[in-house]
Amino acid sequence: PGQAMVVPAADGHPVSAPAVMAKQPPTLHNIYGRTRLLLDGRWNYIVDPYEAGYYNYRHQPFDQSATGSGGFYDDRKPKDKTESVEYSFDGSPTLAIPGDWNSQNAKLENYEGTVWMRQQFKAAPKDGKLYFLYFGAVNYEAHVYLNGKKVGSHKGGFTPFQFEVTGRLLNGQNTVIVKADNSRHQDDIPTLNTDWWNYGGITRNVLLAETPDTYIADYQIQLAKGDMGRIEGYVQMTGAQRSQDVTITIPEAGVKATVHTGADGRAVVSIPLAKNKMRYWSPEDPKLYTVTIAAATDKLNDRIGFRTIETRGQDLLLNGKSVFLRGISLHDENPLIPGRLRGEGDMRMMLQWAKDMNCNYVRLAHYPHSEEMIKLADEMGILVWAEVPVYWTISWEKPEVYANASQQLTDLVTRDRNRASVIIWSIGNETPVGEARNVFMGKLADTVRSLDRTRLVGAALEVHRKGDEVTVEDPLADKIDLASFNEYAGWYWSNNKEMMKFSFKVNYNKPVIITEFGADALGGLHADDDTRWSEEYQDLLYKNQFKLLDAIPGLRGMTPWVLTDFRSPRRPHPYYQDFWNRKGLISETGKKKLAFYTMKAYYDQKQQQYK
Ligand code: GCB
Repeated sequence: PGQAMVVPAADGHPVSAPAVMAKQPPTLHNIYGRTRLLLDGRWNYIVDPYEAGYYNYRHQPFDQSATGSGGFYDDRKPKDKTESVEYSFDGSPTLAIPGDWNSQNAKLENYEGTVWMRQQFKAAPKDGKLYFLYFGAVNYEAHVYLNGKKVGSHKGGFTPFQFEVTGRLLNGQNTVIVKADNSRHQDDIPTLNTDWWNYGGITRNVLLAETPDTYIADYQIQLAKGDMGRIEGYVQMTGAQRSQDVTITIPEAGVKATVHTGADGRAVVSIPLAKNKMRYWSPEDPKLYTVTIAAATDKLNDRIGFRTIETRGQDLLLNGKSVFLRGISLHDENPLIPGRLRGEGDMRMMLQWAKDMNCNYVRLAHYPHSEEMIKLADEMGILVWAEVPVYWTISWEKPEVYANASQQLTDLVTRDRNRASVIIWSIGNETPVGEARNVFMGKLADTVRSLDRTRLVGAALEVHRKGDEVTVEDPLADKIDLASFNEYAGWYWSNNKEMMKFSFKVNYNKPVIITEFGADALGGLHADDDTRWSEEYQDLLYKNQFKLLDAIPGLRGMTPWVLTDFRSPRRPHPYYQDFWNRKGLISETGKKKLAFYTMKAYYDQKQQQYK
C-alpha cells in the first residue's frame, strides 16, 4: 500500500497469477529536468461503476488470470462483424488530463468509483536509455497498463509515482490505460471522513521520462541546518556505473565541488561557501540559482534557493532573522470552476490572492499539492507548510495503514526536498490524542526527520478547553518543532459576543503557529456582526481573533482557514452552503469578503513589526 508496485517485465509469457510484485526505485527527483514526453491532453474514458472492465463475472481480476487479459486495458476492437466487444475507447468521450472527472461531466460530480482512461502516444525508444511512466498524482488507486500489459498499481491520491517501462515501449504507437478508483475506505490515507471534495482521476501531469542507464536518481542541495556558510546534502546515483565523480556547480555563486559516489551510488555533499557570495532566498528576495549536477553518465539542472530555517526558544528564524509567518491556508481547488487546480494559471491565481493579502506564507492543506505549485512558491517568494493527508481519525492500529502514511510522507519529501519555499513538513491535522495515535504520529515525526534534517516538523494539533482557558496538551507537541494548533473560538465554540472570554495558555518553549481559525460567511450576505453567515460576522471574528492571539507570548504566525470557499459534501445547508465550506476570505465567484481586507491590514502591521 502507498507504494508503487510493478509486474515483472513482459518476456512474451503471460503474467502469472497472482503477479509477483517488485519494489520500484524511488520516483525520479526533478522530473521536469528530464528529457520527457508529456502525455497530457484529451484521454478517452469509460465510467465503470461495477468494475466490469477489471473483474470477470466471478469477481476475479482479469489481470491476474492465466492469460492476464480480458479487461478493458486490452483496448480490444472486434476482428470482424461476428465478434462482440462490449466497450470501446474509440468513440468514448474525453477528459482533459490533468484534471479531475467531477468537474468535467455533471453526471460525475459526486461519482466515487472506477473510471478507465486511455491515451495514445508515439515513442521512439533508444538503446541504452531507461524509460519511466510518471504520474504526478492519481486519486486514489491507480492500475496502469501499457500496450495491454499491466505495469503496476499505486495507492495515494496526491503523491507522484512511476513505473519503469524500458523494453515495454513500442517504436511507434503506444497505448497507456489507467484504471483510477476514488472510492473512500476506512483504512486509506485519507480515511472515509474528510471536509473536502473527493475529486477523482488523473489530477496531475503524466510524463514519459528518459534517463541514461546510470542516472542521478536523487539529491539534496540545501544550506546546512542553521549554517548559512555551508551547503549540505547528498547525491544518489543508480545503475551499473553508480560509483563515479559527480560535480556540483552554482556558477553565479562561484561554487564548484566534486564528490565521488560509493558502491551504493551515494555521496555526501558538504560545500563551504565563500563569504558574501550568496544571496539568500527569502519572501522579499526569492533568489533562485541555477545548480548543475553532472556525472559522466548523466547531468541535471535545477533552480534552487538557499535559506535556513530554525527555531530558538519561541523565536522562528529565517536566515538567522526573526520572521512572522503571515499566512493563509488553502486547498488544491479552483473555486471558480470548481475543480482541482489545472495548471500554472490556476496556481498563480491562488498564490497571487495570498500575496494580495500581504502573505509571505501559505499552508497547503491537507495533502501534498502539486510540484508546480511548490516551484511557483519558490519563484514568487512564499513560504510553505506542506502536509500529508493524515487527517482526523484514521486506522492507527494497522501496520499497513502506517506504511501507507509513511510512504506518502516519504514521497512528498523526496519530491520537494530542494524547494526553498518549503520550511515545514506537517505530519497531520487534528488527529485525536490516544495511545495508538501517539505511537503512529511519533513514528511519522521520526521518519520525516530521518529524511530531512534541514526543515521544521509540524502538525495541526487540537486544543483542550477547561472553562475559558485554552491549552495544548498533546504528547505529540514534544516531538515537533512548533506549538501549532487549530482553534475555532467564536465559530464552533461560543460566538462573536462571548469569544473574548477565552485565553490561550501555551506551555511549550516553541514558536506558536495558529494553523486554523475561521468563520463561514456567504459572500455578499450583509447583516449586523452577530448574524452568522454574514460577512460582518466573519470580519468581527477575525478582529477578535487578532486580540486573543496577540496576547499569546511566542506567537510567530498563522494560517487562518481559508483563502477561498471550497466544495465539501459535508456542508449541505441549502441557502448558506449548498455544499460549499464558506470559510473563505474570497467567495466562490472570486469576490474578496470584508475579512480579507481586515486580514491584510493586520499583516501590514505585522510586516512593519518584523522589519
Ligand atoms: C478543521 C479542519 C478543516 C475544516 C475546518 C472547518 O478543523 O482542519 O479541514 O474544513 O475545520 O471548516 O470546519
